[in-house]
Amino acid sequence: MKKIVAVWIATVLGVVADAQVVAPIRDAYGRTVILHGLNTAGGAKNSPGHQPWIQEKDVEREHRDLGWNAVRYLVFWGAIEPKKDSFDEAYLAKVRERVKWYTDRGMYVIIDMHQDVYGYGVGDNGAPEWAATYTRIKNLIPDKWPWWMQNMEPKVIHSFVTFWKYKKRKELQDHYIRSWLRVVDLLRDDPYVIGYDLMNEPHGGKVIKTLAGGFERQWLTAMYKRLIPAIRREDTMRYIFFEPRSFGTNFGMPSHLPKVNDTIVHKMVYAPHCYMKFVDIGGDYKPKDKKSLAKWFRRRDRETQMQQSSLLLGEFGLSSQKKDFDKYTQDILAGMDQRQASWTYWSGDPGGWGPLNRDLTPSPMMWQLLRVFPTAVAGQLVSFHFDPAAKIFEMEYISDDSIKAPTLISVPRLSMGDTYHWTVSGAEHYIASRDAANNNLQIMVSDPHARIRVTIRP
Ligand code: IDC
Repeated sequence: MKKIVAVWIATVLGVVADAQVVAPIRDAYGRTVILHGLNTAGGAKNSPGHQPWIQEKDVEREHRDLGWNAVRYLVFWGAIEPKKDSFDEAYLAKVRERVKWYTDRGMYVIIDMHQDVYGYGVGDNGAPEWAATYTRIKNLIPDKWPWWMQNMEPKVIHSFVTFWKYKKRKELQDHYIRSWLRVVDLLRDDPYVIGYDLMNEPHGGKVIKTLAGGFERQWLTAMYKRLIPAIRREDTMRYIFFEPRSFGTNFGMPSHLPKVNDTIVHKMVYAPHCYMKFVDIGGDYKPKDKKSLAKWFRRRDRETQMQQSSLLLGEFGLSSQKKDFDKYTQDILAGMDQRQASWTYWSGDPGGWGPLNRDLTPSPMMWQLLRVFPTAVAGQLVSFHFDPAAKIFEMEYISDDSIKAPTLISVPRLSMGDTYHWTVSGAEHYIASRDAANNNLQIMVSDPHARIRVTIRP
């Protein structure tokens, strides 16, 4: 009862108390896992073969120099099943190979079934051409408008509505689900594939239905109720990452998505996106945007509590040309740490908003994204914090000696160098050591239930 009241108070006030994460992501040892990494990659949407720009050495850099432990890896229904009823095995083999570049290094992979503007036949990317309807209707939206305005094209709306309505064209969702199951089958033997992001930025087509809530309450929920049990029949190990509608929630409106239920196990991660209006529409980071961001956080806190899951910010990003882009990025990332939440930056593509310039040297954004953070905590994580200016990391956790693996803290070499200092207090018996090859500080505590404090500084 006390716990319910505490959750209720926290929800009403929109505050996040210490150690309130309802269901943290855990690894096979039972350690609490925090994920930091990139989306890879936007360029795959419309490139020949639909593969991201990366080579294995680029993944090695992420692991070795940047200290990231995760990637949100984009795949596309239209690339998996370009012809109805036949999977593109060559595409899938390349996905398998690239996913392995990450997982061979112990990096976690979240598979994101991406779409923007429904799909290939009518919009940008996602659904196969054969799954689009109304394709011959003339374009009304000028190309020079922001890309997401293309969601207003009549053929896009028609295609979305046909997909979601299910009744008349059941085969569309059935094929979407079967394509997911092919991906599950492809990756099922790889323990570092940590989960499946069911659909990127679901959009209902009809704007009123989408904003008023009918889309999330009826159509999206019904699709999740078909897809989640289908995945669970094949795989109970992975996390299910699920998103609310994107339109409006991205910049801070509430979602109408009811509680999404897992079946057999409960391994769910709420995975919304954050794009404040100034990022998309123009302008710099101003006090009113700071307020909108606070609102975005409050709403996501409520929804995460209601969904009884942990939180991944699957996408956020902006141009480092904007004034105070660094303050904005730090406000987001500090908010994530405070909530013990995970994030993947949009995106890893070189140039543009990315942390790498086109010549693969670090861009101004890189320095904002490198943080010391706990990748695996053997016990109950109480709090962690990183001060990017002073580069000081602090963390508190309660040890649990039944977990037979060390606590790992990622210390990115590019920002922290090889000779940082650390302190561990609160434990009678512990061993701490630097694992240079993996950019980690490892701490093995043998006290059964001690409150441990760790600090790391240059
Ligand atoms: C953007 C890409 C851009 C591309 C556009 C449409 O950065 O180059 O033209 O998609 O394909 C999202 C989407 C994500 C977007 C991203 C940034 O999930 O695919 O990438 N964004 O606009 N939602 C809000 C923003």
